[in-house]
Amino acid sequence: MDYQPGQYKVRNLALAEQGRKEIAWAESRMPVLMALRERYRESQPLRGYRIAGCLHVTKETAVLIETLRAAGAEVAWSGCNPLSTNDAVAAALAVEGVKIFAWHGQTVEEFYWCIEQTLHIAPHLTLDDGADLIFTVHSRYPELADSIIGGTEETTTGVKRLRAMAEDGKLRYPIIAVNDAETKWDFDNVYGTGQSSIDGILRATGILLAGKRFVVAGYGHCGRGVAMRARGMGAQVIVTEVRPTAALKAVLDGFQVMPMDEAASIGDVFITATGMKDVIVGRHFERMKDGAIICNTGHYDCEVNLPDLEAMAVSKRQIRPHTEEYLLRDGRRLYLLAKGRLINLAAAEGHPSEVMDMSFANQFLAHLHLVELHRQGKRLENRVYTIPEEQDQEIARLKLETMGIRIDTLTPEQVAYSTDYSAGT
Ligand code: NRN
Repeated sequence: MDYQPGQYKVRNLALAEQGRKEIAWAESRMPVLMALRERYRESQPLRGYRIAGCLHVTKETAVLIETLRAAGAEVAWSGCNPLSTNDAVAAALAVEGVKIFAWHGQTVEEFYWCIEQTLHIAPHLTLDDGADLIFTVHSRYPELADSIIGGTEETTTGVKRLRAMAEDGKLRYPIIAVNDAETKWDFDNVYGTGQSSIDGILRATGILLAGKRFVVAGYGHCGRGVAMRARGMGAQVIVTEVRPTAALKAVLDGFQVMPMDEAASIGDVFITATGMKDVIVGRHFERMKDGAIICNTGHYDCEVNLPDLEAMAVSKRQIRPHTEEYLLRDGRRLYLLAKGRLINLAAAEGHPSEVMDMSFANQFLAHLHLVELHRQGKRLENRVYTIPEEQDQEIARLKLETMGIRIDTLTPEQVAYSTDYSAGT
């Protein structure tokens, strides 16, 4: 490990050169964020503001971090999952002067230690994925909350937690729910999670997906993306759900739908994408076929019940970097990927740069908005806000522009028509 107290703690600084190449690769595929970096490079609107971030340290996150710094912010950063840090990227950020505390393969204690290190900069803003940083401020450093003007939250699970907190009147500063931006959830959650989860499964196992019985637990935005991509690889996709509307959508999208108790004895590959705990538990493991593969793509590792699996196993062994074989008493072997943690970031690189481009453009503009309000002496209420529609459309417009795609525009008459309630058939 390379460690400079207060400055950085990363796996190995020598990896910085490789990390810089990976960041350059991501920059070449994140044109919206790079356009925003150029737009604000001179005016430095974030100068004088300190941002603490807790979000997967990937080549894409590095582009966001360096865009925030290019706009003048001082940045301290930790990862938001013990298994998702790209050590080469972390090294490249450390040598650039980012106060980064992150490495791949952390204990839970190390994970929270890293979060605490980022708080030593006394941030004005927090940038979260899964709300662990915000929670640490509220539970361990409440005195810091008074000087925090606002924060942002990247993912569905985090937004749900923060909305619940706001409902209880416990939120100490305003939060912008980046996840709820259409240019985030309808692209990152669907196309990003869809591709990156399959990527993680293939890197972890190398199996053929065609013809496999592929069970997806959860048909929200993420599960829908995974089901779509698994079908594209020729798998026979089965969906399990608890929400009637989501289950109905899965049926009409052409997927088999059944309870997990039934799918457990049929599936070859299982992936959870629910945000709920105990989705796959002991009684399901009891029914699974010899050789079944189990993984999760939700934010936390509570969707697959690991204690149940551990209790049933007579032994376990690591047979591939992200694959553990659990031998059960009756001789069956079950394979758990990435220790039940989110497979796309633990066993692969997370979503492709092209979709993170829009998610992180939302993050960047949300922090700009919070700082602009602060400079005007304004403060939002302590609740969870959504991204304004015009920001969504601006990001999508920029994205289309970078793709060389032109679209139609409404004529003045059409604009008038859209609000003319007197116009009948
Ligand atoms: N490549 C990535 N870099 C990446 N892929 C998915 N995510 C990533 N963050 C940084 C996050 C998505 O935005 C994980 C979050 O849970 C999800 O909302």
